[in-house]
Amino acid sequence: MIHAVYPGSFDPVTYGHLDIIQRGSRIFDKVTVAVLINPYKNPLFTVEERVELIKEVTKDMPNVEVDSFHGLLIDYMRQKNANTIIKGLRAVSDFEYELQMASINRKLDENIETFFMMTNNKYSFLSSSIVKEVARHQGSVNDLVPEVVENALKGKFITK
Ligand code: COD
Repeated sequence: MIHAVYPGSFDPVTYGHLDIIQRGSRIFDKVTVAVLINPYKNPLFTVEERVELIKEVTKDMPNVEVDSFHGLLIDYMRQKNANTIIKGLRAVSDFEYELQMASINRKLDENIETFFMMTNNKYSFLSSSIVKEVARHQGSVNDLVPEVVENALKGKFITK
């Protein structure tokens, strides 16, 4: 069985992420979407909120589960008995960073493979940061994130 982990910040999950999750779930037996708990970042959504949003938008995908982790991804992979890391690539700039990440992860554990998926062209410009920027200024994020995420963003920026 190939158990793949798709790690990220997902602050918040976008249609770009969802596209990778959907395509990954058709390739691998099981996909765990793993939200990084990063004490050095100041996210808009708490880890619990991010996990809940991803659960909501993947509820129709039976082989997808959602979890959170802290520390090294490789340690989490071992703990979950997972052998493949899924990463999305949007641009050459992603490639340089991801090559470095894949190399260090392979050095830490040569049995774990990184599997890269090219972005769907229509989401190649899309990132969580861009979505937050547009939403912060009351722009429409309708085509960028699922409705539940759009509403959650509205909630964040109305109360702030
Ligand atoms: N289309 C396709 N893919 C996309 C899109 C899009 N529009 N948007 C994002 N993605 C991909 C990203 O390329 C990434 O692969 C994934 O989706 C998640 O993206 P983000 O932005 O939510 O998450 P990141 O990039 O902040 O996540 C970084 C990790 C958490 C994966 C990384 O920091 C990590 O593994 N940290 C754990 C510590 C560790 O083990 N470090 C390595 C050794 S030092």
